[in-house]
Amino acid sequence: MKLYDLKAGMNPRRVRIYLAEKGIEVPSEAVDMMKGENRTPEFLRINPLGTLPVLELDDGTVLTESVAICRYVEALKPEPNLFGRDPLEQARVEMWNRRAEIELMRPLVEQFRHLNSFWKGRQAQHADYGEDQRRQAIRAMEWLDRELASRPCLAGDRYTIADITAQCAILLGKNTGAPIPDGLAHLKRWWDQVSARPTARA
Ligand SMILES: N[C@@H](CCC(=O)N[C@@H](CS)C(=O)NCC(=O)O)C(=O)O
Repeated sequence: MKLYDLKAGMNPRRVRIYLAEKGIEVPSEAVDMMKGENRTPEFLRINPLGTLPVLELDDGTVLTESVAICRYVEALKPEPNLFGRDPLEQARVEMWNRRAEIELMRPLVEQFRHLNSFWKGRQAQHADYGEDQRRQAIRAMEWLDRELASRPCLAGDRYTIADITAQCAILLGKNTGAPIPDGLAHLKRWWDQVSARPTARA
């Protein structure tokens, strides 16, 4: 197997943290987005969307999408479990992972792409939309703070892929002008716990 990786990328980080939680080491190849390496004809043959991460299997099969890659690995090596042990827990993990992606990650990515100078010249930027998405991301954090008042982790009482998704999204926000606002004690407690895990800097 080979993981095409982007060290600073939020989605590749999801897969790296997941693999570290599983105790699996996968050889990786860094793709330098700053040099446009993810847009070369060679890389676009591997992933026509030009995005990372990509997992290439030994027979040349290519998997993209962070969660699809993690699900594949989970099926190969079920323990430690990060996707739910029984039908109900699996549904809860799926529900919270999707919510973390749609309600939290998406507006954090949008505010980054529309407000940050990194994307200037790489895509059209609309500051009003970026500001709106930043406010939306803060509302999502306020909602998650209320949810986390009654349980330790997003999908229940233990760390799962849903926490990895939210953790990588919150880190992006922290680094791009949308940190957790003061006063969200439950979300902050969760953040301190997930960031203290040995895998957090994978
Ligand atoms: N839904 C995809 C998103 C992948 C994605 O957008 N990756 C970003 C890095 S975090 C990327 O490669 N961006 C390169 C670009 O947009 O040119 C996943 O979860 O893997």
